[in-house]
Amino acid sequence: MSDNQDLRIAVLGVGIMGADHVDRITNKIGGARVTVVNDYSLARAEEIAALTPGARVVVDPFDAIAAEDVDAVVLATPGPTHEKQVLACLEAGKPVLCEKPLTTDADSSLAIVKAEAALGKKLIQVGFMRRFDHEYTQLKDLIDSGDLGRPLVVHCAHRNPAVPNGFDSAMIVKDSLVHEVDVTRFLLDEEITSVQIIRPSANSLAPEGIQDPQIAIFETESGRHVDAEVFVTTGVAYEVRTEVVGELGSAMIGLDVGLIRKTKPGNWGGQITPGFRERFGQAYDTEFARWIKAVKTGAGTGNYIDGPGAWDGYAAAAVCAAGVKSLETGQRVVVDMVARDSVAGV
Ligand code: ISE
Repeated sequence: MSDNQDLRIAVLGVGIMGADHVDRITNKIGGARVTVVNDYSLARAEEIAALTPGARVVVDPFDAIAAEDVDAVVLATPGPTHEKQVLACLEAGKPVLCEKPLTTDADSSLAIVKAEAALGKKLIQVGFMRRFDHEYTQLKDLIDSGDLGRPLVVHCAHRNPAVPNGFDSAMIVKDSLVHEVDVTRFLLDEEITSVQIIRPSANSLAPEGIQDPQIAIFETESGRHVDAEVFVTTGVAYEVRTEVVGELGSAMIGLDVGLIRKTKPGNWGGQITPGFRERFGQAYDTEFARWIKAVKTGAGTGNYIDGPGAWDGYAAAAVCAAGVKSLETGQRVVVDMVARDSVAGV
């Protein structure tokens, strides 16, 4: 595809995240336009399409994927629908940017890894957007430069002011902790081998029955430890912090201080970050701009992605499955995952 031709994208699932992506493609970054919008709520799809010049609603998600005026697909649909939708993208030979999770269990994610490998093309990118955030990329560059020495320990904090109704304890692992799983693999460049979830005294202000906060401890292949506090009902702000401790020093990102001001009568401070769209807006923009570029140039190389792929989605699903098991027992659970070099073509 030539550089001055727009990539035609179908966005499936236009809730908060999907609508944000439609807006991003339409109004913030160039090189692409949304031609098809789909959502399980027809009214919602119509509402978003009406705001998007040149976009039409397609009611059936599989028709949307197969549509002739669609070159590539963005999936912002609920996790349980991803497996069939991603497979349909592979069948249609269309590049797809799939929001996490790739699928909701490790077996189906592995099946997708294999199906993509069999095609001999890289068509699937998974939406782990933190890899595109300037602070995370700076931290990664610092680790890779060797200036921190060998990283030994990572501390993460992941706090949300609130989560949608129906969010349960396992979703804290699969929907929230999953980002720390990917960050660990990204920063340390190795797989996670075991997970333990510790359950501190639960927030009495959280919805009945939710184990929140949770503390996860990951062990990696080379024996490094990562601890992650995930607390999704703080009622305060969106806070994501990561500190890496190495043999020669430590580094921290996510202090999220922004502008600090002093005003009468005796106020000092800044503004809280309300949610992930504000915290990671730059990361999403960069992720999409790079993905669009990769898709447009992919035909030459068979590589239509520029970021985490199906393998990363599978690894995250396998670690989260161990996490959900550990949540039940409180015990350390070994991650059940095949070796990457055992899957041909990955
Ligand atoms: C949400 O789906 C996200 O991906 C956010 O980044 C995360 O902070 C939140 O906990 C999830 O529910």
